[in-house]
Amino acid sequence: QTIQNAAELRKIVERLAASTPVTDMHTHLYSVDFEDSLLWGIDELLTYHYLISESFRWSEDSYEAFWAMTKREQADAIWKKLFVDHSPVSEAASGLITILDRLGLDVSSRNLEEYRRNLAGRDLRGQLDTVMKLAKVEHIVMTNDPFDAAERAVWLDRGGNTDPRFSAALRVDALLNNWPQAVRELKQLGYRVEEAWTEETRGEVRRFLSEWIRRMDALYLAVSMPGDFVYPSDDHRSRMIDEAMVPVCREHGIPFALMIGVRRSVNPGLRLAGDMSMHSDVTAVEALCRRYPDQKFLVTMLARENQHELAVLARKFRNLMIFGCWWFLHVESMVEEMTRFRVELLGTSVIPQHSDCRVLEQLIYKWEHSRSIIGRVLADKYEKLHGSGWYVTEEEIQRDFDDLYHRNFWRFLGREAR
Ligand code: RAT
Ligand code: ZN
Repeated sequence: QTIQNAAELRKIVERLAASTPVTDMHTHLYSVDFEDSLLWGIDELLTYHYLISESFRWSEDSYEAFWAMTKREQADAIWKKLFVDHSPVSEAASGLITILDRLGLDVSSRNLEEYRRNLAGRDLRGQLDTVMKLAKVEHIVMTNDPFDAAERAVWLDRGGNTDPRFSAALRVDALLNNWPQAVRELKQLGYRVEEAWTEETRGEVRRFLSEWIRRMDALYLAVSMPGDFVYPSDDHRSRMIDEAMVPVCREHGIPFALMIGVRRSVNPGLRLAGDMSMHSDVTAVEALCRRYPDQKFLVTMLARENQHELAVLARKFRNLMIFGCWWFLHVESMVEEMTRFRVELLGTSVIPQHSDCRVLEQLIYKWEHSRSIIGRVLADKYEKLHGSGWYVTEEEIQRDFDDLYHRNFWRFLGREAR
């Protein structure tokens, strides 16, 4: 049945953009097996590091005074600065309003205590179901770091993840970005490694990666990298990638995810909120894709200035899947711009968004905001086709959203959707 006119077309696109289930392929959320690692509730939402850095724009207090407060006091301080003294118009602040409203709270009351009472009265399992249903997120990929002692204990002693709605991703930043620390950690875990890149060290790093991929059933291996990452190079990173990480990924048939362009801790006083973005060299990704045509790479970059070049690169390498609008790019204007030229350059063969949520309820706003932008971009494109007499059907529109929201990811992995 053909869609009659542009208005009907837009309505169908909007509906499917808002309702198609999502696989959220990079988050910092955890299943309840990981207990306190899964953050949720009003005080965690208010102390999200995106909001911490925004609130300091209005504060003269010392960083130390802020960190000395309890979480609840920090939340109160941020509420006052960003919601009472000023209007919550930033992406992260307006996101909180979206969350409260969709959870059925009266946003017009502006009564923080009421929100606190309401959320504190919920139980975590029920809240997880509610949030996943509201956000229409059917699958969540975690970020799993074996060097995190609390998390490691869950995998080693308590059976790991038991919730089929969650999958693991093995995150190994220290191996590439802080090798001396990684050596200390690996030694403590019983691996026979040393700082020199010896035959034995290389073998032990591979054993570590393999054991943890198997233990977690990790969907991919993941790292975040600074913008000055160069490849190939006569350095530790290139050796680690060529001689340990890529061989292990190939052995297990999993992609290697690179999140490139972060400059950690430019303002250490802000702690987790103190990281900055930086330009990256896209030729590092190009060299990896060319050298390892049968290895898949999931890549996102943090600088706006790198996005177009990265999208063009994905036209050249089918083993490259670009994903998400990461961190400082996860704001409406950037999502719109990036989604538009990605679709114009690559059609629907991309993963347009991931949430990067650290607090459960954030799934609600991050996906709602992104869905409506992705829907708008697609509607414009279909409408143009419509004008030339190419009538997309509802089934075709659904197929395209299935690809964008979940199928491209699972297909790239070579796995059945969970
Ligand atoms: O987006 C974030 O919350 C950052 O703090 C990082 O976690 C980043 O996404 C990363 O995975 O390194
Ligand atoms: Zn992240």
